[in-house]
Amino acid sequence: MDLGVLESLILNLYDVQAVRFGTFKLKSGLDSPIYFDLRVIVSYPDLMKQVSELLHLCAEEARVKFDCVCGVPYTALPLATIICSTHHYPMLIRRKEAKDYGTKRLIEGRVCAGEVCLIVEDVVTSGGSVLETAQDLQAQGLKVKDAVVLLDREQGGTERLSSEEISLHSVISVSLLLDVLFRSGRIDQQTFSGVEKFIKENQTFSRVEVEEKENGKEEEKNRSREMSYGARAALPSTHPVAKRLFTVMEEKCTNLCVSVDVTHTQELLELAETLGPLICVMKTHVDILQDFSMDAINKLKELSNKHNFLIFEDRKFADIGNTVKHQYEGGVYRISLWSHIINAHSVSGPGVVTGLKAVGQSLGHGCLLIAQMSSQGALTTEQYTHATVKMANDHPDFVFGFISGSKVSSKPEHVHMTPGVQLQRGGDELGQQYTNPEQVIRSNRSDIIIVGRGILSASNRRNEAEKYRKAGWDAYLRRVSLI
Ligand code: 5BU
Repeated sequence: MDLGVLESLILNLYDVQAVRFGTFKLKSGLDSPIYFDLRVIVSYPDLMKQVSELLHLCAEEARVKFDCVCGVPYTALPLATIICSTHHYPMLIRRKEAKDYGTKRLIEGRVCAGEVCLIVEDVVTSGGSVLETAQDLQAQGLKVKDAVVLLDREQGGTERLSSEEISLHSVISVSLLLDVLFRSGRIDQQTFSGVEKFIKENQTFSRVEVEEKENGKEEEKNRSREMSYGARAALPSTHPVAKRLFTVMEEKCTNLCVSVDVTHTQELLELAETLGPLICVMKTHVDILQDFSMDAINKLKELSNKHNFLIFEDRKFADIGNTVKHQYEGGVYRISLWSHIINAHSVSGPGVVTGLKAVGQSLGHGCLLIAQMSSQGALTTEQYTHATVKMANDHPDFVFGFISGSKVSSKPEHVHMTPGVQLQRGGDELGQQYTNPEQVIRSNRSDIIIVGRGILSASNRRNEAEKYRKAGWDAYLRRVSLI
């Protein structure tokens, strides 16, 4: 690509303030000395055209072959539109959120399974948005091999995408941008070096390794990243409940937890009988049962022994220690008598864990802390998640893992369970958001998928549960490179 053209493009981007220098708070909470806001270019038609042409040229020079084009929402949408209308490619639009009504389609346009789709993006940092778009396209049977991006921040996106077999081609890199702006006198040496240092120190792809190095346990944890469930069961520091769970998972080849959100005990028990062989955990909300009885619970315990699964009452304790102690032990439900696993919000501080531990530890039970929630607008920020992981680390004798959308702890003995899972991405009308098993287990590196309505609303629940079991297990085998 002609360097002169790229230089003038960089200066144009600077002039319209698509790139700015200063101190900017990123979504992650980090302060960045550089900020890109490519959205402004929609106000400059000539620049839009130039950028679109260069993106297309970039794909041509890399000899990328594709049948259709999809822009990552939202900034890249108009760029993809210009490319498609100028060069006569069919376009696909990916919705950022599934519609709450009607078809719940995530990809709009004529989808021809088997076709190759080129992804267009404005800026890539970690590659996460490109990957999400690719996964939605792949879920519709399309192939994604390449993505073109206007600006690569060089923070690990190329490597991350390449690990998912997607080649990223960029028109400009942040190094070239800095170089051009420095040479032209737009930024001084201090700004140049400050940004260069920030980029170097904030590599997203290797963040896990960086953290692990800091903890001084690099080797052990590097290995842990791809350890099998069985190997994690055998670690001396693994909590007894996690040990049993990992063992059940290996033995039954399942990382499926079914969420039996039903209102009658008969249906609950029928589900335990039919789905029992396919699951590692059955998750309950006993307070929605209209006919709760200890008799039904005793039958559930028998079925859990018969089919070798654990029971998880999703009570989400969230009060002061003294109150949760009573809620766990007593009341109508007497949860501590029958639930192997419980969970708690960390919002009230460590007292919640101490209170629950006082009841559950001697009974051999364990607790998961809620580090992230699947619902739209959840207030579980990155800082909250970190503090939750710390709380878990402080109570290894009772807390053995997390409810989260992805892996939040680098300890191999910790179990991660993820709700909000369906084979199709989307959501419900009350804020639930769904991710598919492949993404949860393979990309997000969680351990267990929690599926409720994905299975319960199927006409043949057993067959549907088997589909989820297989999807979750295959994703796990791919993650640990066993297939
Ligand atoms: P669904 O039918 O698959 O959407 O049910 C999900 C279940 O997981 C349901 O019982 C919720 O109460 C539970 N859940 C969740 O959906 N999201 C969360 O963040 C947590 C629990 Br924590």
